[in-house]
Amino acid sequence: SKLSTALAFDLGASSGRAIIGKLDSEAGQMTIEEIHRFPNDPVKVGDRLHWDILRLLHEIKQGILSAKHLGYADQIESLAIDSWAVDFGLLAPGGELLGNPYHYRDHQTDGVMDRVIASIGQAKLYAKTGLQFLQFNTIYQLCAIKERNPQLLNQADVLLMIPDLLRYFLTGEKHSEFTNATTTQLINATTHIWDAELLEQLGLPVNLLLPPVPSGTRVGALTASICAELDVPALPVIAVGEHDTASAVVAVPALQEDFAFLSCGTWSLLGSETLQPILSEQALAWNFTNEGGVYGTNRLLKNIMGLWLIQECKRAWDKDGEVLSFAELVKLAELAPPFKSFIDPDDDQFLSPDHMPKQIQQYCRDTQQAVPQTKGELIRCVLESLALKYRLVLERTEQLTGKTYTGLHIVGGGIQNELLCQFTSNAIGREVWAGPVEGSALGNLVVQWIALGYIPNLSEARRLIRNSFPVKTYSPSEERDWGEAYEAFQQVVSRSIVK
Ligand code: LFR
Repeated sequence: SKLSTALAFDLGASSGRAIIGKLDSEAGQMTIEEIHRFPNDPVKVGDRLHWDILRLLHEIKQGILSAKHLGYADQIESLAIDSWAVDFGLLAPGGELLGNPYHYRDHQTDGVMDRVIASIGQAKLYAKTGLQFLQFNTIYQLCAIKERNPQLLNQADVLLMIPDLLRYFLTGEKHSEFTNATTTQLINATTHIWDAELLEQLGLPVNLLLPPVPSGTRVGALTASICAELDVPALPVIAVGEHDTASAVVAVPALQEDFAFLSCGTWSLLGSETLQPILSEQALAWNFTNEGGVYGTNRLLKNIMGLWLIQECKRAWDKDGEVLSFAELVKLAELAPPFKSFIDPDDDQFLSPDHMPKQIQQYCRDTQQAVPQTKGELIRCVLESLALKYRLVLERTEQLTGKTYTGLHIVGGGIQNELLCQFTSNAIGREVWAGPVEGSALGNLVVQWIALGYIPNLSEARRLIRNSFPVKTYSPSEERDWGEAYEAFQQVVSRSIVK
């Protein structure tokens, strides 16, 4: 038959969800049903920030149970997990988890990247891996652990990235998936295997790392013990593009080969799919990344701090007991006066501040701008600055690829923020095509169906998504002068770098 049902788990840095996908491959249509959603709150223990990995396993089991209760247990042909990147668990030789995985925003990596760059050389690191320099990349986390807690590394037998680890808990099989492996900054961009020379130079144990399997590989089935616990059949498990951003890019409903995308969630990832990594001096100077995509594609993009800035403002205000929803905050921003002050969303000080609203105010003070006071002013400052940063990164993407893009595809939960979509269109002076909202989960599902033989390839998968989910178009409004705002924004950004 040409009908198929699959189950996707998509774990973001702030929430996770289980989604059933149903495909009618003859009609070229698919539908989805969210069957479970759960928060993913990090936990601080002493000075360390951890993921609650066992809770996430529990929630995945709840998702499987929910699928069973809805009558899908015998229909599901496979399941797969995708999640945020760079983080990992270490297993002891007997297969038990050593410690709790660290959160990439843990401060243990503060200062480590600079030391690694000083010892290896930035140009060499970039030529080897093609990866952007972010202080939380796996490479720096491992060096931080080696400095701080070497016993942990000495005891470890295997390193598994978060989706690899959860998949291992489900199947008992250990595999490393390619797209997510590339985010470690330890995979060679040319050979696509672990860079043994680099690992050796850093004194990191090369035997911890498993050779990566390509996305779309079948990597086991639920263990007998899980099947007994949940009373479900031994569902097959597929390693899709397990980096959530790889899956989000799969789901961009573009009909042309060349397109620019923004995957908009806790992070904003903006760039383009290319056939080869772009390792030029300019790409390094602008700190663009080349992450492995599914089916031999390359993801040229840049991390932009994204909705994290707003999530963290909300968290600070919630803690003070002034609870407003995201929608209410955006409404206040809409009413606040435009173009009062700008921030560079990607300044280091916004990565893990104690109190985001105060940090934004401090930044504005330090750069001699008006200091936003109200919630509406603060959120407006963030949204405008994000939109302007998108323009900067979009234009740089064009310079690196030599292509021009007539508009920008936005996928992910961030498109629910319609003010941000409109600001983005205004800032870039082009159309924004917003949708689908469940980018990563859809990319996860269609790669399962490619692996199962229902969809022939990536471009057919994109056509299927295009035909099945709405895309909302935003056109630039001429209401205010975003060109002038962009000049002011660039001045602030350059000033904040000099500082
Ligand atoms: C997005 C994302 C980004 C990665 C960041 C940290 O969810 O996966 O691609 O840079 O989280 O892992």
